Amino acid sequence: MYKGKARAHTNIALIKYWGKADKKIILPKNNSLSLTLDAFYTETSVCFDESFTADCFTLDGVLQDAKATQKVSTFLDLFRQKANCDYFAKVESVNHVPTAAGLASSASGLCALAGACNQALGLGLSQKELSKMARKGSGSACRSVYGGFVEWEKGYDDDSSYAVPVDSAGFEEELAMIFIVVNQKQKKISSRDGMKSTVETSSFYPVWLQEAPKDLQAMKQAIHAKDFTKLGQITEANALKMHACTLATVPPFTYWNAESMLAMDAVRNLRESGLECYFTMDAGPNVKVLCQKKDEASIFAELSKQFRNEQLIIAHSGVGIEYLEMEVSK
Ligand code: 2P0
Repeated sequence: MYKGKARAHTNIALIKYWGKADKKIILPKNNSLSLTLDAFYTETSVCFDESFTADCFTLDGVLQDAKATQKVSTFLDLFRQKANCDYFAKVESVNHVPTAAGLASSASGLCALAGACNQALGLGLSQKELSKMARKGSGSACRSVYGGFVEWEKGYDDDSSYAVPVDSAGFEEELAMIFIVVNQKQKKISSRDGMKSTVETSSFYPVWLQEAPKDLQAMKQAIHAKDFTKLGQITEANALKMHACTLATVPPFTYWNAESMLAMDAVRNLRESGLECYFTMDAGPNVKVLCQKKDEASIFAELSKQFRNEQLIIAHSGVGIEYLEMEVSK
C-alpha cells in the first residue's frame, strides 16, 4: 500500500488563461499570472493498493459518479505510468471553503491530488515537475503549486509549460481579495467548453492573444514596483477583455448575471468614493475584489450595505503545495 496526502490552495488569475493550444496535455495559448489565496483549499489523500479492483473517488465524503471518477483515473494513470505502478487507488478529497457557495476549485483539487500522488508513489518530483503534472489535470492547477504571485509560462511542449513564482518582494502580503458570491441560477458553461468555443469562433480572440502578453508584461512591472493602482487597473481590464471574447463567440455567451453587474458597479462606485479596489471575474458569476489590506475593513463594510455578509469572503495571499504525510508506507 502506498499512501500520500497533500493540501493545495486555490488561485485566482489576474491575467487570465483563456484558450488551449493543446487540449490533451493542456498547453495554453497565453501566459497567465495568478495570486494563490489562503481562504480556499483542498486536502486530498490517495492510497494505491494491490487489493483494490477499481479506482474510487470521494469528494467531501460523497462517492463520485463514473464521469468524475474517470477524470481522476485518467490523471492517476499519468502517475502510475511514471512510477511503474499498476495498483488501483482510493482518492479522498475534501474542499475547504468558508460557505457552501459553489466555490470549489479544480485548481486546488487537481494540484492537491498531484501532490498526494507524488508523495504516495515516492516520486520525489520537484515543484517544477509537479506543476507540469498538475497542469495535465487542469490548467490552472499548475499555478497552485506555489504561493503568492505565480506565472504560468505557456511553453511549447509538455516539458516547457509550467508555473514559476513571481519575485514580488512580499507585495502580495499587502493585498486582499474580497469574494462577492452571487446567485448561480444560470446554466453553467464549463471553462473547458467556454474556452474551446471562444478559441474556435470568437472574432475577438485574436485581439485577446495580442493583448494578454502586453497586460502580463505591464503587470509584472507593476508587481516589481509594488504599484497597486497599476496592478488593479490591469487586473480589471484583463478580465473584461476575456469576458468580451465570450460575447463575440458563436453562439455568444456570458458568465455574468445581473448581480455580477451590480457587484462590478459597486466596485466602481467605491473607487469613485476614494476606496481603491478593482474587480476580476472567472468562468462564473462571482465577482472578486482586489484591494489593499489597509482598506479591506472599509471596503467590506461598504459592500455589506449592498450584499449579505454570507455573500462576502475575505482572502489573502496563500501558500503553495503542502505535504501532510511524509511517510510512504508499504
Ligand atoms: C484562469 N480560468 O486563468 C482562467 C480564467 C477561468 C477563467 O483556468 O480546462 O479549470 O481544466 O485547463 O484551469 C479555469 O479553467 O480549465 C481557468 P482546464 P481550468 O484561472
